[in-house]
Amino acid sequence: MAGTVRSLRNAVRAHSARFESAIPLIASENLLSPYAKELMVSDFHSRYAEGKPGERYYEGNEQVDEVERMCLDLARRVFRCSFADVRPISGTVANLAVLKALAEPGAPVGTSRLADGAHISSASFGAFGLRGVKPVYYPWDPAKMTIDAAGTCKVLKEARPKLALFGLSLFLFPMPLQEIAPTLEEIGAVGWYDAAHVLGLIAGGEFQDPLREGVSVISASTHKTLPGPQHGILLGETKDPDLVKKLESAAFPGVTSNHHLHTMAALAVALAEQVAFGAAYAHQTVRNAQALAEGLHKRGFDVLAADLGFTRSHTIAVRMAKEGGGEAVAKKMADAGLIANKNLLPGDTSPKHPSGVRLGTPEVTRVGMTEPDMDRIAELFDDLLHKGRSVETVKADAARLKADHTTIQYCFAAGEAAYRYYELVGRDP
Ligand code: DSN
Repeated sequence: MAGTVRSLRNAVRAHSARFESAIPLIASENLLSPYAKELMVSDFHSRYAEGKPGERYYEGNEQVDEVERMCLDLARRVFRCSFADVRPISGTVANLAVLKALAEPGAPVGTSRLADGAHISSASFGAFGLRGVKPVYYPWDPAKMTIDAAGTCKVLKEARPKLALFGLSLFLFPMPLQEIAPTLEEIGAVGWYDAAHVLGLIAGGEFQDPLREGVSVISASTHKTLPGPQHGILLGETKDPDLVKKLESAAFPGVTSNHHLHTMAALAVALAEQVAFGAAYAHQTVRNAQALAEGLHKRGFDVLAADLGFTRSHTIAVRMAKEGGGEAVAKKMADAGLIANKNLLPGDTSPKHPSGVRLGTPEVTRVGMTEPDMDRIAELFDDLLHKGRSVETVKADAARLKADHTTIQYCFAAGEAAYRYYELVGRDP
């Protein structure tokens, strides 16, 4: 079996080496800081701590309590809110917790369509289906690349859901929450925002501020624009103790038993680093997305929302119909070291054959790239997809560009560790 362990290590090494020499552009991915990674492999990984700090079902949790209290304090500070729960172990689990707390099976719940960029949580085969709630879809405004505010108010007044979800996985522009908030109040619905993609931008003051714009509850994963571990979080601003109680009991024991203490500890580090570096990182992430969009647009790519400035987030969307379609293009890009994902774009009908690719700048920003690097990346896209340069030569150029950017920035101990950090045991078994 030692050979099996060697093979496993080699596969992970090969993966790490591949990403080290590539340009990762997946909008939902990021890199952990060295200190966060250290806590991921600590003894916290081996322990149980069900319940809340000071109210556990296991002994030996004093330091876990200390860390979780710090994590909660940091979350409330970073997001300027009165309620936080760091027990959901992923974004989808956080979404399930909100649905369990605030919607009964069969109830209508407002949301966006998948084709308009909604997360699969809203699908009948996702969290909505699991809870058995009925989606009430908001209309899309293609001119603004977000939901249509007036149409959404109309739909909400007709269906009168008690829970209304806002937020997308193809999230280019803020949602018109302030225009919708009076309708939520009128019908007595709780506004809920899935901030998974834009959590770090919200924290850094770069996108929108949902808790000040009319929603009461935020759910999110913590590893996209917030460069933390793969984990989940609930946040809220409410004076209703019943709402807090429902969310907490949905988080535990509703949708988790143990809440993955090592990732909770790493999240605390990510939140502390957010306080110190988050605003600068969020700002550069958005600037880089806009620069990448501009670079692609001027080279003839069909970047969505050109008349709106392409994006106000970390994400851009490119229709690749004339380049061969999203699926073929994403595959060719990955072969050339430009790693992204095919994506449904508004107007697409086939999830298996979407016309677009989604590009994001969280990771390239995290390794210190700036606007000139974005233009160089756009040039590589042009070389590969318009000028017919070979996959091999583009891949070599991508690796050369990346070679100057292999350490993590915007954190304590910046530059001290990056892709090779997995080597905890140098020798093979
Ligand atoms: N899978 C994530 C994304 O890529 O948007 C959402 O969970």
